[in-house]
Amino acid sequence: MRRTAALVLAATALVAAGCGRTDPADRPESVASGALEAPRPIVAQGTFSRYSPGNKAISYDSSLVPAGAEAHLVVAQIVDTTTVTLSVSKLLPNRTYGAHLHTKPCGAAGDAAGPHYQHRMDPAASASPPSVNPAYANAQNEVWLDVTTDSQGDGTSKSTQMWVFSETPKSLVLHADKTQTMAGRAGTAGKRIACLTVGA
Ligand SMILES: [Cu+2]
Repeated sequence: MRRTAALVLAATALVAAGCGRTDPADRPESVASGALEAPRPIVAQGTFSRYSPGNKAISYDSSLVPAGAEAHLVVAQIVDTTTVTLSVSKLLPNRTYGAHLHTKPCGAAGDAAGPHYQHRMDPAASASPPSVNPAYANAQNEVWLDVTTDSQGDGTSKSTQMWVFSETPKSLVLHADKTQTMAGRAGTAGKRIACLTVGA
């Protein structure tokens, strides 16, 4: 009994509850208790290869994203802040790739991934043409993860946002070029050359 009680105390922050079980309904500040547990990050990873049904990491251009290249994405949302980290490996060396979170899952062609996730949606935008207004298509309102590889073809990037997703993005898209910021082209980054599905 004493050992059990000690384990419970060690494993939780509910020291004040003392011995005995704590019914969640009895906790006056269940929101505060919940905040002690960081939500589990969303993780997506894959090794790129040509499209086939069910493939979660698709290369649409093997000259820029060779088969065997890898991507690893972590989305951590804590309170009202989101941090997204991308690691890539075995891409072309010393090259910048555009990268963003998109709203739909990957498919047979790059278009399947839909538009960029936007925190405040551009009311003038649709899937085609996409939002290219810098007031909405910017690195604070979308998740941009442009990544530059080293001499080994490896690289990392990170984006921190002061908001959390109202709907989880469904894909990470790698583009051929660096992301543009000028009016009329903001958020564009050339061809969609690879896609990693996020979530189921
Ligand atoms: Cu994109």
